[in-house]
Amino acid sequence: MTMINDQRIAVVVPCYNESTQILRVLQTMPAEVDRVYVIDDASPDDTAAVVRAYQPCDPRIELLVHPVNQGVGGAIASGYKAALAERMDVTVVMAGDGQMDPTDFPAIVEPVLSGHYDYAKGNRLFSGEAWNMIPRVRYLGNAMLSLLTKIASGYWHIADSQSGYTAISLHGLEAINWDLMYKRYGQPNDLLVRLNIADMRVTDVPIRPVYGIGEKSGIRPLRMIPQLSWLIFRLFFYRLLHKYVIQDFHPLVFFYAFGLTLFPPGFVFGIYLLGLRLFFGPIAGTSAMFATLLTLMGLQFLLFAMLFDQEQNKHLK
Ligand SMILES: Nc1nc2c(ncn2[C@@H]2O[C@H](COP(=O)(O)OP(=O)(O)O)[C@@H](O)[C@H]2O)c(=O)[nH]1
Ligand SMILES: [Mg+2]
Repeated sequence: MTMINDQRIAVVVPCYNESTQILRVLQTMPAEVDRVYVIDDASPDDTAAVVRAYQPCDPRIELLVHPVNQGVGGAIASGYKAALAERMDVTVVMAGDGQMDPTDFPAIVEPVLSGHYDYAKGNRLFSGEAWNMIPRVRYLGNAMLSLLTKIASGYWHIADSQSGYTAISLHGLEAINWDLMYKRYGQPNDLLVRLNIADMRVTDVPIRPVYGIGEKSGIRPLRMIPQLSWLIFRLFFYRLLHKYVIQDFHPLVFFYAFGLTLFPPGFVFGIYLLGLRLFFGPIAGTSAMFATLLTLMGLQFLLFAMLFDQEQNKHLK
């Protein structure tokens, strides 16, 4: 694969306390890979020592150690900067815990290697087994975050937003300011939004979910979901501002603005009136009318805004 157009492939491996997992990742590193950047995110355990001991077996490996912990997004950004400095044509991210199956590697790389896309990411939800293989809370949390990420990023055709198995082109690496990248678990969502602002083409690749190989996730879903939802909410406004106000202009920002001001109060008022009617008796017809007007107008604005956004992003599929 390396031989195709002489393109060079790098892999970034973010690690935090992966001393029991990292060897498995390094030992199964695909032969097509030219360079491996292992980023030890200031692990208190001996991850770095394990990597150093293995380095003589594989000259492709470079170890970068963060002096202070940054979070997985910060670790990935450091790897990307190293790949950019060495002008790697395709840069893949594979977690240090072994949850990225090397069998899926060619499929992840191909869309970028072929020049068709600037970013390809694994999607674990295509697999019919996903529902059974992925722990339930994670599956449902992921589905919700994926929906929010579609709205926020403008990549309506992309799902499984939290998947960390990705490939990016050199062009993509150059388009993003890695110092601004979100440093913790929201990194994939942040990156999708930034790629969209930069007009990069993105695709999903079906991959096999890997769980129960001794990995220990740092994610507590019930804490993570509200935190990430808030991040995605802010990213949504960030993208609208940059894409449809600063870089160019599209009236869909007004559609979103009216939709977001009319629909929520209308909906809440409608529910309130429904409660009154059900438990207390008659309500004023004008009140019902007002709630209906707000709800319907707001909903229409929102749906049209989404439709326009989808239309604007068609060429990035
Ligand atoms: N928890 C955690 N993981 C980090 C950090 N920095 C890098 N990582 C790596 O990021 C990858 C994904 O993290 P993980 O907790 O497994 O997430 P999950 O697989 O999505 O549940 C793993 O390879 C970690 O070793 C950090 O500060 N905290
Ligand atoms: Mg993991």
